[in-house]
Parts: sequence; C-alpha cells; structure tokens
Amino acid sequence: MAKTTELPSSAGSAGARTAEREAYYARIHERDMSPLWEVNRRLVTPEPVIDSVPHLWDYDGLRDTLLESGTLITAKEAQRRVLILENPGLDGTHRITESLFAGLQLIMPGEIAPAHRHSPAALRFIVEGEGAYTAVGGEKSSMKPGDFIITPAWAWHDHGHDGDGPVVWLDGLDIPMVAAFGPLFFEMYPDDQAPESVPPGDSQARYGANMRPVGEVWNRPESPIFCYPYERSREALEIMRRGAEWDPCAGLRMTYVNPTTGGSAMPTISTFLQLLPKGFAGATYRTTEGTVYAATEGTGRVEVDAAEGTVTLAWKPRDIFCVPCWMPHRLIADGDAVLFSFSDRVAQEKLGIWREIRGNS
Ligand code: 1HN
Repeated sequence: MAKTTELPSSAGSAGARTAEREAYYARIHERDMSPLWEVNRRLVTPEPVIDSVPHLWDYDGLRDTLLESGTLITAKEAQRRVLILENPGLDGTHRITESLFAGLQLIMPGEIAPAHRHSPAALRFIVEGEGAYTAVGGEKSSMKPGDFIITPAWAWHDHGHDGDGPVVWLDGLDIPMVAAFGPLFFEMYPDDQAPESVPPGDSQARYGANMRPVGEVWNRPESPIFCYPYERSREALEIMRRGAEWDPCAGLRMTYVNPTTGGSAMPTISTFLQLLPKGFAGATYRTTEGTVYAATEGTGRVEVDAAEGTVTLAWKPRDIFCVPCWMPHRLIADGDAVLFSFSDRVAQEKLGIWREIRGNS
C-alpha cells in the first residue's frame, strides 16, 4: 500500500535538520514511523488551531434559493431535501463547526421523506411553516416553529407534511464526531414509513409531565422526550426573567435536559434556548465548544474576535450563525431577543476537554 504519511517538514521542528537525521527520518518512514520531536509542535499546539470561521446564513436572502430546491427534486427522490450549511473555512467538508453538521431541510405539502436510521444523532429546530410532522421510533410529533425535536442515534424516522405551504427546519447532526471515531452506519426502512406503534404524545405524557411511569426503566443515553415545544420553553424564559438573574455573558440561558437524569437531552450535542433582554451587551465569552445559533425573536449581533480581526454578524429571526471553538465573542441584543443554539459541549465534557473563560481574564 502507498504510504500516505509525509516525511516531516522543517516547520515545527525541535532541532537542526542534519543530513544524518534526515537520512534516519527517511529510513524510519519506510518502516511506517516518524519522529514525534519533528512534529509535536504542530500535533499538539499551545492553543486550538481552528479552521472554521464565524459565519451567518441570512435566511431572507437564501429562502428563495432553498424553496427552489422544492421544484428541482422531490423529498422522496432526495430522501432528505437538505441544503448543507458549509462553513467557509472548512473547505466543503459538510461541517458547520469542527464537530457538527448543519443543514436546512425543506418539505412541501403532501411529501414524505422516507423512513431510515443512522448512527449519527440528529436534532431538528423548526424555522418556518406548520403542518409537517416527524415520526421517531413509531411516534408522530407535529412540528411548529421554535420546536426542538430529537432523533436519537439508530432510531427509525421519517417526515411528512399534511398541511399547506413549505416547512423548513434546521438539522443538526453529530456526523463529524461519529466519523472521527469511525462507526458510521445507515439503513433504509423497507417501506416509506415505519408503522405508528405509539400514540402521538405518548413520550410527553410518560416523561414530560414531571412524573414518570412507576417501574419503567429508561436506560438509553438520550432523553425519552423527543419534542420540546417552543411554547413551553419560551414561557419558562418569560417567567424566569422576572428574577432578573442575567448572566453577564449569556443573558438567561437554559439547556434542554433529559428528565430522567437532569443531564443533556442528547448525549453528544448540548442544546440551549436563551433570552437576551432589550439592550443586552454581553461580556466577552470564550469556550472550547463550537456553537450554532438559530435566531428566533428580535435582532442583535455577535462580535467574534477571530484570528484576522473582529467579525460582526448581525442577526434577525430565522438567521443561522456559528461561533467557532475558542474565539472570544460578545452577544448584543437590540430589543428582547431569543436564540436557540447547539454545540458539542456535552461530548467535550464527557471527554474532560471542555473549557470556558468568562469575561476578559
Ligand atoms: C438525515 O437523515 C436527516 O432524517 C437530515 O431528516 C439530515 C444529513 C446527513 C445524513 C442524514 C433527516 C441528514 C440526514
């Protein structure tokens, strides 16, 4: 087999490149080895070297183009009619941050996106339209703007649309994380839709009413609730704001939880909803998690201190933007504003690598 590793270049080298050393490197290369001391400064850098860049997808600007895909290909043909949000710094590698995939999915009235399952886990955050539904593990859930829906790893799922007008949602998947480990699996269901085996609302009734069925064991890593309606999450923020406990960096930020553990609703992706009050000017915040934001209410901007200088992304409802790993940033709101977001925080926490710096210290 051809060797894919390169001989180390002199950049990042620890010592002088003598002819004797070079000859040695060539010899060990033939034996599928390389000298750590020649590469370690690039292999493990003093600070993260991040390729993704802060970026915003302007929904009003891209909406016509997204809807055009509905005239080009059916949901069934495409399986999933998704426009991938490609981070401009990541070279078309189908990632929005180093570890996350994101896309905007369109479904038109009467369409079905056929049932399948895959090892990456997915989340949906509904951006526009009503009347569509998703079925996960045999349970149907309607989709309304602002709802957050989980499709766990390896769960059968299909989507459909019985209403009028286009329905669009943001898909977030942990594909790059799963790919880094290797075990990508995908399987089509033999029919377009898996049978409805559970009445709609069943998981909400079992686990979403501050109770749980006595004697029932839930030992899966994701939340047994797979739809978190916007109405309820938004109301929580509205009631909590009366306490005025504003976090200097994040305003009022809540994370979606698995009610059986109190931990993250998804095992690999953290999910959040936050309220920034009118005139909020956040303190500088820096975290190792790359974050994807979906703006739902109000307008504002984020200032991100990237390597090339400060980038300002001005957002309005339905815009999607991302803030990469370890870039200091500040959130600023004009009027009251609400942001949904997701990141790889919970995965990093499990690996013991998550960090944050609050303020300028
Ligand atoms: C997928 O199955 C969905 O089920 C959305 O809606 C986006 C991106 C890559 C691979 C599978 C869906 C996806 C996906």
